[in-house]
Amino acid sequence: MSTATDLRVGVVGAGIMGADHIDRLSRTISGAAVSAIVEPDAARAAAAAQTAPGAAVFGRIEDAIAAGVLDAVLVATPGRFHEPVLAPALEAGLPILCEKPLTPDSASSLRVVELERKLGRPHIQLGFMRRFDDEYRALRELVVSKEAGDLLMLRGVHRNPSVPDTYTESMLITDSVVHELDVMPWLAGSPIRSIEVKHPRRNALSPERLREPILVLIELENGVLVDVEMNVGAQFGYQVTAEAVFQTGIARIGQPAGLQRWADGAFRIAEHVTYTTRFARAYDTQVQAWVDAVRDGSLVAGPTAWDGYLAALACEAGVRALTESGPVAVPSAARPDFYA
Ligand code: ISE
Repeated sequence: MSTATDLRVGVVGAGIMGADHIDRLSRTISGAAVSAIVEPDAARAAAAAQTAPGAAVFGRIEDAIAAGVLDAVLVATPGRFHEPVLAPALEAGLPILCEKPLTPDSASSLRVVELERKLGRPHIQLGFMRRFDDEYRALRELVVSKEAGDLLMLRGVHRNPSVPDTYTESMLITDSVVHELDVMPWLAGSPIRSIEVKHPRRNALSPERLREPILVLIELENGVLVDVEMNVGAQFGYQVTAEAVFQTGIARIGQPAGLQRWADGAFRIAEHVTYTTRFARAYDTQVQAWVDAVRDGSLVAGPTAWDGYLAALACEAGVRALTESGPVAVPSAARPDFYA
């Protein structure tokens, strides 16, 4: 139940992630309520409004801002629509949680960064939710503690059962591998130097427009080498795992958990089929941390727009690597003090 002191959040976009966040803000998160749903598709907006009965529905963010019903904004549209939403929200001085990617390319990400800098301090938290996943966090602590010595290699597996018709070849990088392009440097504590893509045998069951799966080799500036299997036609379920090789041992995260069952001569354990369940806890932790930060005035409690800009630079190299052979260099960009 919402109260008068709740943070009034406008959710922009009521697709899969938007609807999931509207439900989360209404049922799970404390100290916030959905005050507005901004969604041009009336049927989608109406469906989402059922989980947030007090919310007003708008077709454009400008109208929600003008109505004075927002304390903060959660942006969950596809990445290509982010900049036109972020710009008016920043101009109105609103704190923002923006789903990844920040924008589809580095030039537009930099425009957003420049707009944000006019506000004097960061207002955008970027939705790289893996940084809020308990196991990713535990792995990062292990790296930082040096308990297992230096980190040498990281291996990632990112499997989707299938993807929608709107999913294109470059989205293998910009929509999916973008998570690894953020979380692997974060785990290893080092920026990316280069990206290379290798093409194994194509999965003939995948849509013809996709040459996949792919193997992505990411070299970090500290020498740590990362390999990622990006597979969006895995058919069986949704799986995101990582393995870290240290000087004195290995560590693994993301293994299936839950009820183990032996029956009919087989051993079974359930696997996720989609990211909204695989990362449900991480999304909860992320959104709660953001709401708490906005309410206590610190505004941001996680990755920033600068991290979005770095990911956009890495994505550009990754997209080139889809068709070029050999490693493609990722330009380095020193983090401004503003984002320290
Ligand atoms: C989707 O947009 C996500 O962000 C998921 O986490 C990722 O696994 C999937 O590949 C993307 O399409």
